[in-house]
Amino acid sequence: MGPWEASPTGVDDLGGRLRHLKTVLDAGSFLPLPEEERHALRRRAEELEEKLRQLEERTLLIGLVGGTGVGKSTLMNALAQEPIASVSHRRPHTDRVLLYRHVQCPLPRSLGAGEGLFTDVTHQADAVRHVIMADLPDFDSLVRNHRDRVIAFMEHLDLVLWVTTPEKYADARFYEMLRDAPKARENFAFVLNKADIFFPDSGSLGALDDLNTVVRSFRRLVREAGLCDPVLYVVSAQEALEGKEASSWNQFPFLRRWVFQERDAKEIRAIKGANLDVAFHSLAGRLQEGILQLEKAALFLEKLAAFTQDERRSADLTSVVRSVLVRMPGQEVFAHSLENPEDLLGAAALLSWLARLRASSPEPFQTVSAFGGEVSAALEKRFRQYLEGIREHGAALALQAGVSDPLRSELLERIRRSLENLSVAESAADAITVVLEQARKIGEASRRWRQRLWSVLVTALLLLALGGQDGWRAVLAQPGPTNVVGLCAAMVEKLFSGTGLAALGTWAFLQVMLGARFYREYKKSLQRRSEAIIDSLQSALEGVLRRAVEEHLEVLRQCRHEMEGRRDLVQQIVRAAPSKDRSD
Ligand SMILES: Nc1nc2c(ncn2[C@@H]2O[C@H](COP(=O)(O)OP(=O)(O)OP(=O)(O)O)[C@@H](O)[C@H]2O)c(=O)[nH]1
Ligand SMILES: [Mg+2]
Repeated sequence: MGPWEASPTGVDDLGGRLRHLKTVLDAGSFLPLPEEERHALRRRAEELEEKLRQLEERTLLIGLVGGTGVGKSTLMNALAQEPIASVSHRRPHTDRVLLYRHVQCPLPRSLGAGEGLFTDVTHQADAVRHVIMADLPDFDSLVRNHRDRVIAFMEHLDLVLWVTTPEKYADARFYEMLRDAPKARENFAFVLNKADIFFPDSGSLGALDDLNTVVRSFRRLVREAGLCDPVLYVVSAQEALEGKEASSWNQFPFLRRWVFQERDAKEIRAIKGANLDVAFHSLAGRLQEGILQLEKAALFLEKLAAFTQDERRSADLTSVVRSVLVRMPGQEVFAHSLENPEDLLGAAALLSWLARLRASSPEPFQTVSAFGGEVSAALEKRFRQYLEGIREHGAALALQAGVSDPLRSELLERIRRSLENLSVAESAADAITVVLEQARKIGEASRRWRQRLWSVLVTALLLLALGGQDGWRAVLAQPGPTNVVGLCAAMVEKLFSGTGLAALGTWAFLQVMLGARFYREYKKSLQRRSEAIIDSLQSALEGVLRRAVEEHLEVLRQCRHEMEGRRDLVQQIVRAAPSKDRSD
């Protein structure tokens, strides 16, 4: 089906389609058309709506279209059966359209504004009161604007008589014009005028063959221009005008009958409706590029989403978090923050206190919350750089996908806004707090118990040593107050002896050794816990970034659905088959 051909649906739902078309044009930022052109299309849609309202008009406007001197005016006079086109009306005296209508037949409303473009000639022939004939300027004139005038005036025509002659029928401009005419093909008829030139004298044999050859050739050319079964009349307008009896080959009477035949309301509606439908398609055809743009936009958004969530980008997110955490002296901060004076007892506690006293390096952050603030700010900054990379890639992809303005700007602006709205600082700070709180919950109770146990054990050894074998035996055999007091006294006595002092020294030494061991163990444990915190932070912050990216992907998805929805709507209006040229 050619671009101008009517859809089989006719005009029944044209009103609805025009309304949709106007809605689409109003919201048509996807149309790669300048603003003025979009307004012009909208005005055109309104004109068509007006025509649709006038569809019930009974008058038919028939136009005679053809090159210079093919006999349009002669033909019109012959059809009118009186010389209506006075010399002053003829070219080259005028290049206006000549309208010939019954005095009681009103001008079509659509012509109202075009006064000055045509000369109005009225007649009183009742037989042809419902048909207005229009003699149009020659479209192949040297005066360039004749062609434009013909095209512009064709808008108002219901039926078109394409006139040519045996000398001119092969002129390419005729077929060019024919192809460009935004009218329903079934409303065309063709006239080969001046057929009499084949019969200069009545006895010329073979002339009929020559005429037939020309007619066949003419018919073929018309077919090639896209009309499969053209209505064609071979006539001599001059012969008809002279009022002589028509020669056998002169089909003028048939032509006249075709032009002036009685047409009922339904037929007239069908003629006008077919033209309207073609006009609508020519208008809607302008949306084809819009459909293509929407297709391209959807494909671009799909590609951008795929790019955003591919493995490389995912690995990049991991490095974004790592690069931030690596720069922060997190381990020291955590080890410090996890340190609890109650975790160490006795000598270990003493060592830890001494170590703290000795630690002269200033703390990188006063508090863990300061660390959280710093990390989330740095993460936000690095994430912005990452998003900027995605935005830039998006701009390049849109260009590559062939999405043009204004749709491209619209989409890129939406992507920019969506990226700008992604803020990770707050959720990162929250995630850091959660991780640290969980880390702090890990208690060191077992370490405290072990320390107590060892300390008690060593002290018990000391007491055993101080009490001596005999003293302890006596107490164990007879645990009365006398023996216990005896044992204590012996212990005190021993304490101040040489062996007692040695035992006390050993006890102190063992306590210090144990303390050192516990202190070292504790430090290592703090380090391990800090490392675990860094790992948890890494995955928690990655999670935060991924959720932000997912949020953006959702915007891309919505955007794509919107593009596809718009495309479906426009496609519905244009009634074109869905484009199949989507490729990756
Ligand atoms: N032999 C012959 N001459 C014709 C016939 N019809 C028109 N002519 C002549 O062709 C010439 C041009 O005719 P017009 O009717 O003025 O042609 P037109 O197409 O109106 O010309 P423009 O308005 O200038 O484009 C005139 O000299 C006519 O007499 C015809 O059927 N046979
Ligand atoms: Mg003329």
